[in-house]
Amino acid sequence: MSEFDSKRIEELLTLYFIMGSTNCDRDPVYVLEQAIEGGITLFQYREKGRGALEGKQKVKLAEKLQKICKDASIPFIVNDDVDLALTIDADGVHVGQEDECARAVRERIGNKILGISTHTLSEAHHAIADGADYLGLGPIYPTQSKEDTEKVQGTELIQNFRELNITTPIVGIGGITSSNANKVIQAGGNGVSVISAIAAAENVKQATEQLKKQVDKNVV
Ligand code: TZP
Ligand code: MG
Repeated sequence: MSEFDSKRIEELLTLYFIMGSTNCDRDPVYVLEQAIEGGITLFQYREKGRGALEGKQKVKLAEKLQKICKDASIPFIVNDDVDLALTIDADGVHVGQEDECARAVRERIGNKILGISTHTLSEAHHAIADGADYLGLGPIYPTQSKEDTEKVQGTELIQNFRELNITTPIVGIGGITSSNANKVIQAGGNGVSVISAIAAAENVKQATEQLKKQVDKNVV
């Protein structure tokens, strides 16, 4: 487990913004600043897809975005790249089933936050045993932001996990907007993670505020 207790992790998951340069048609720095003003609670740097930055450029953007998060007291999570997370002393790492073995990641990152994407009960049990601080469940709805996704799960997956007594903090991902975020929370999610609903919004701050309002209204 990380230095944060699970109550704090649940709070951090409320509105979890994920972004890399390929998700933005504007300066990612501007997008992140606006998203923070709008009320995001956690940020993940996910530099992936066609045209993604690599090497020094990837590190440079990570450091820029990390500084913005630090100044706003928003924990900074790195997707997949454990080496990068350790190099820049990020607050945590998020890995999927196809990435570095979660148990090995936990050993490498010590008490930083560890998030793991899971799609089945068996994956969830393994993730928890490996030291996950939270589970990412999805895609809840169809998404344009990730090509190699598992099948669409609906909010039923979250509800099933809760009914099967999975008490680990859960965040839903995939196609979540201010119109359906309430369903994710009602199903038992502690928060929502989004890429396009914030990164591609015309008015980033306003879109973030709307999402936050929907989640807050439904959190018990
Ligand atoms: N993992 C499952 S769906 C997804 C990821 C990274 C993409 C979510 O992006 P969006 O734009 O919020 O649907
Ligand atoms: Mg991954």
